[in-house]
Amino acid sequence: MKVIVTGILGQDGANMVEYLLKNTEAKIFGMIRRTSNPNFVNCKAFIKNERFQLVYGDLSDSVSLDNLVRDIQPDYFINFAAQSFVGCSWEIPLQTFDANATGVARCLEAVRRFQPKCRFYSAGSSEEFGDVQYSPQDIHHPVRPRSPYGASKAAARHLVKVYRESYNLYAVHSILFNHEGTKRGEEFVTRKISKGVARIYHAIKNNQSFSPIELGNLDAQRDWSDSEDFVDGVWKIMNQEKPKDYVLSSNETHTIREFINKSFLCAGIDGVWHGSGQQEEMSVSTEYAIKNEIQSSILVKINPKFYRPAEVELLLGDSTPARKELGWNPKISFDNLVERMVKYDIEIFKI
Ligand code: GDR
Repeated sequence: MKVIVTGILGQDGANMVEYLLKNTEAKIFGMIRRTSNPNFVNCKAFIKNERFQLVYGDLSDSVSLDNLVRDIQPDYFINFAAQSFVGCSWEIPLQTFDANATGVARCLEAVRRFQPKCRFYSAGSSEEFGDVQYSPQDIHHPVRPRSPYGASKAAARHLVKVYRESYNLYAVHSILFNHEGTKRGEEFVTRKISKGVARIYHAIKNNQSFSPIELGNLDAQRDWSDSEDFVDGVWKIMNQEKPKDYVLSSNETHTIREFINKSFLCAGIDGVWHGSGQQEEMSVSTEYAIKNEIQSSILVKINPKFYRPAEVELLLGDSTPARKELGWNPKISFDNLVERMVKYDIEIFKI
């Protein structure tokens, strides 16, 4: 069995490769773009594995995708490569659309032309639901994106459906709600918080001053899971008798503020909120400041530069069909997730 996985330098691609090496006998071809200085930090566990091979390819280059599919003749093609940062998608809308939508069309064409038996997975996003009409959101929720990123993923979803129905491909585009973990990039809010908490934790421990974590909208609500649970769900979605799209989610929603509260709690730092709107801040409690002889006291403050031109205020998924029909059984709760991320970042923190 041969599997092409794209996006292996990122969180999901790397977790997918680790999962496949552990749970299958497959040979894995991990696709990366040619860059002068690639960061393999997420690939340490498998880069030297004999069942793993690095290959060059690019979602913007159909020749590279055609060649890979023609030469490898994969049984599965799992596409986690993307411009995945919603916040940045207003600044680079065309690149976002090219990678996330046209890139999926290029993959589908390569599969259709050179290995139509190959099963294809496209990573969908809850951002496609956008300004939601009802909660929890299931697979039938209307597509109402609020960002160039959401629009690009919605386009990919339509393309996958068209190719599935037109050419009888096993092609799926399942909706992933937010999913995080210790491989998460620092631009995403959860890792930004867990890294910031680790930085402040070490500053307090060493009697040093610290600057606050600067964030945008704290009221947004997200349905967070662990990426390691999701790659198991994705593999189950790819191995059904007939292709069908599912939602993967925790079925719980939490505000950014709640994520912050839990993170500081995990680090044993006692914070209190005060103020509202752009003046809202979290600082260490008086008792904690006295006990630890802390001078700088602000832990979190608002920086409007992190507000988005349009926001998805609430996401809450309904993954009941995936749990019932696929036997998908996510293991890492919201509390576990926050704890894992904060403890890991405290452990690896370097000044
Ligand atoms: P999201 O993730 O846009 O939901 O997309 P992100 O972590 O970037 O934002 C979540 C929410 O936090 C608010 N927020 C901030 N976000 C960032 N990044 N930085 C900040 O400083 C900050 N302050 C507040 C945001 O406004 C937002 O409401 C993720 C990505 O992984 C997508 O690729 C994926 O498709 C979806 O999840 C499901």
